[in-house]
Amino acid sequence: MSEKKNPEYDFKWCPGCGDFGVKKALEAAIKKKTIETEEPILNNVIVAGIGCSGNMVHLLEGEQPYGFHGLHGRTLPVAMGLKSSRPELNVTVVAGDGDFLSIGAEHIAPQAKRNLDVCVVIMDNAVYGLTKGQSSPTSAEGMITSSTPYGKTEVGFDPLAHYLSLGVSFVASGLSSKIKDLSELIYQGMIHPGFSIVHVQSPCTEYNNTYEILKGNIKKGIEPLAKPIDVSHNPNDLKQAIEVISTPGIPLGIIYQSKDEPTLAQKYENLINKSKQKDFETLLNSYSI
Ligand SMILES: Cc1ncc(C[n+]2csc(CCOP(=O)(O)OP(=O)(O)O)c2C)c(N)n1
Ligand code: SF4
Ligand SMILES: [Mg+2]
Repeated sequence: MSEKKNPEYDFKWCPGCGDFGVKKALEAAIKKKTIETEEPILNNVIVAGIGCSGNMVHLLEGEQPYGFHGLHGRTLPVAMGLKSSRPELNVTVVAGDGDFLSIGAEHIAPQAKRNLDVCVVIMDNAVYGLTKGQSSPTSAEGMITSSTPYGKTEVGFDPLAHYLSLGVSFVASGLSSKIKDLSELIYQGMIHPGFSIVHVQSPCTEYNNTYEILKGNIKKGIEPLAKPIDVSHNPNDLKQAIEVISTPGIPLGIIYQSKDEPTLAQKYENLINKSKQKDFETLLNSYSI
C-alpha cells in the first residue's frame, strides 16, 4: 500500500508509446468508479503481467490502488485468487498481447467459462516490446521482426474473434490515442458483472509504429484502419457482434455484452447455499469404504 509513487521503482516507456494513453484512460476510469461508488481507491487492485505493458501496475502519482506485478502470462490465476478471497475488490488485469495471448493463453477460456468478475485491459502492439521486438501472436503474417527476419510464417491471431468464441461476457476494442473513449470502455468493463476484456491497439513506437495505419492520414490519402462501431449496433446481440468483427478494419467500441449471466462469485454463493453442514462424525464416515 502506498499513497505516493514508489520511488524505488522507476521505469521508462519510449516517447510516444501507446501505453501512456492507456495509463491515462485507466486512471480516469478508476477515478470515475471510486467517485460513483464512493469506495476508497484502495478497493482497487491492478494485476499486471511482464512486458512494457506490465509497468501499468504503477498508476496514479497520488493515492493509488494496490498493484501486483506477477509472473509472465499468469495474470488471470492471480486475479482469480484475489477475487475468490476478496470478492468485494475491483480487480483490473493489465497485460500485453504476448503475455495474454501467447504464454498466458491457456488461462482465458477457463475464466471466460467461470465468468470471473474482473476487467482485463490488453495493450496490443503486435510485438514483444520489452524483449526487443520479437513477433507475437497478433503480428501479421509476413511481418518482419527481430525473431522473423524473413517474415512471420503464421497467420496473425484475431483476438476479438477468439474472445467471442470463448464466450467472454464483455468484449470491447479501443485505441490508446482516444483516451476519453478508451476510459469509458474500461469503466464499462469494470462495472460489467463478469469477465470483461478491453482490447486496446497500443502502438510500440520503437518496434512496430502503427499510428498512421490505425488513425489514417488524410494528407497521404490513408484511410484509418480503426473506426468507431456504428451507433445502431446492439452489443447484446452476438450475431451482430460477429458481423462487427468480420467487417474489414478494427472496430472501436463495445462489441459484445451478455446480459444476466451469473458471475463466479454468484456461482460460489449458490454452491455454498446448496452444501449442507456436516458434523465431524458424518464427515469422517463419508470417507470410510
Ligand atoms: C516465463 C518467462 N518467459 C519469458 C520471459 C521474457 N519476456 C518478458 S516480457 C516478454 C514478452 C512481452 O510481450 P508483451 O506481453 O506483448 O508485452 P509488451 O512488452 O509488448 O508490452 C517476454 C517473452 C519472461 N519474463 N518470463
Ligand atoms: S519498446 Fe515499445 S512497447 Fe516498450 S516502451 Fe518502447 S514503445 Fe512502448
Ligand atoms: Mg506486446
